[in-house]
Amino acid sequence: MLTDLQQQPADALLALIKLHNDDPRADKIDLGVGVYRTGRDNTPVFGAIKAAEQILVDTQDSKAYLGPEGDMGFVKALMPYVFGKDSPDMGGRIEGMQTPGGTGSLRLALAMVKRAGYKRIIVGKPSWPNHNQICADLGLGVVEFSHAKADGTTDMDAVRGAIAAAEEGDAILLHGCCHNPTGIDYSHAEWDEIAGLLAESKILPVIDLAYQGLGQGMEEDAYGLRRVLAAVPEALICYSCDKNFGLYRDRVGALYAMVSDPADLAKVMSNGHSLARANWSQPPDHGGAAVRIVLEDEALTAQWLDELDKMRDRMREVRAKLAAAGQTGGVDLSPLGGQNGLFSIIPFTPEQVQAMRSKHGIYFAGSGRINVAGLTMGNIEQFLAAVADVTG
Ligand code: PLP
Ligand code: TYF
Repeated sequence: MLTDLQQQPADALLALIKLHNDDPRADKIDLGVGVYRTGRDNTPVFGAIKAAEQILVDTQDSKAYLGPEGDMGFVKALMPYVFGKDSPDMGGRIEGMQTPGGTGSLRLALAMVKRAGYKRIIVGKPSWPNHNQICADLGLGVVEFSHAKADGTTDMDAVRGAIAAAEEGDAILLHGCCHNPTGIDYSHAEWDEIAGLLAESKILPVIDLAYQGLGQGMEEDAYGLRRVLAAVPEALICYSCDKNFGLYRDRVGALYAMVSDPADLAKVMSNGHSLARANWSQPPDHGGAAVRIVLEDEALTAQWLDELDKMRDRMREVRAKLAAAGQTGGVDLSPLGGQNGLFSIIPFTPEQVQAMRSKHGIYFAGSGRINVAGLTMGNIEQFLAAVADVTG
C-alpha cells in the first residue's frame, strides 16, 4: 500500500530557501542554495538569454517533438567550449544528447554505468548530495575517498589510493571544476597526474562539469576534463548550463559519451536514448534552444561571455575580500581566496551554524558550506562580524 512508504527527509539545501524566506529580519543573508547573485543580491536572466528567448518567440514555428536526444543543434554548439575548438568531437569519438539539467545528465550517465555492468563508483567525500542519492537509487555501490585535507588543499594521497585500490568494474566520478561543496579544485599538475593514473587503470571516468566559466574561465575550467579525455579510451561527461547561462529552473544540460572506436558511438548513445525514454521521454526544449541561439550568434555569444566574466570577477572580488580578512574569530578565511566557484566550506561547528542563523539571520548549509555569491560589498562586513562573534 502507498501508506507503507516511509517518510523521506526534505533536501537540506533546498529547505534553506524556505528557512531564509520565513525569517522576517530585513538584514538577513542567504548563503544557502547555489545560485549566482549580483552585487544587488538578485539573480537576473542573462541579457544574452533574454535576447535569444525573444528570437525564439518570434521565429519558433513548431513545438512538435524532437526525440529523446533533444535539440542536437544545442548539443553540438556547446562542444567546442567543452572539448576545445580544435577537435570538438575528438575525431568522431564524442557524441552527446540534451538532458533536463546536469542532474538529468548524471542520472543517465550513472544508469548507463550500471547497465554497462559497472558495480561501483568511486566518489570524493564530501560531494554534492545528489551524487550519492542517484547512485543509491540505481543500486550502484559507492566507494568514498577524502577530497580535501583540513588545510584546504586537495587530498592527492586519497585519490592515488582510491585509484590504486580500484577493482575491475569500477567507475570514478570527478568534479571538472568549482568543486561542490568545497571550492577546492585540482591544480593543472594534479589533473595531469590523475589523467596518467586513470590511463593506467581500467576505471571509467564520469566527469561532472556543472560550473564551467565560474572558476577561472571557460578554457581554464575545462583543463582537467580535457586532460583526462586525452588520456583514457572512454568517458562520460555530465554538463549543466544552468549556472553558466543562468537557466536554473529551465533545466538545461547535456550528456556526452567518448569511446575509443567511433564505430561504437551510435550503440552507446542508443542506450542514452532508451534510458531517456524510460525516464522523461524528451528533455524540455526552451532553455536549450535559447543556449543554441546564443551560441549560433557571434554578438550574443560575446555578450554571454562578457556577462559570465562579470559574474566570475564579482565572485573573485568577494573571495579576495574574505581571504584578506584572514583569521576571523576562531576561523581562518584566507584559503577561500584560492578556491573556485560558488562554494567554500568554513569549519563551523553545528552550534555555530545554528547561532549564525538564530542570532545573525545568516543562512547556509549545516556542513558550513557558504555560497560566496550571496555576499556583497553591502553585507560582507556584517557577515565577517557575525563569523567573529560566533567563532571567537
Ligand atoms: N553537479 C553539481 C556538482 C552540482 O552542484 C549541480 C547543482 O546545481 C548539478 C550537477 C546539477 O545541476 P542542474 O541544476 O543543472 O541539474
Ligand atoms: O548545491 C547546490 O546548492 C546546487 C543547487 O537538490 C541544488 O547544486 C541543490 C540541491 C538540489 C538541487 C540543486
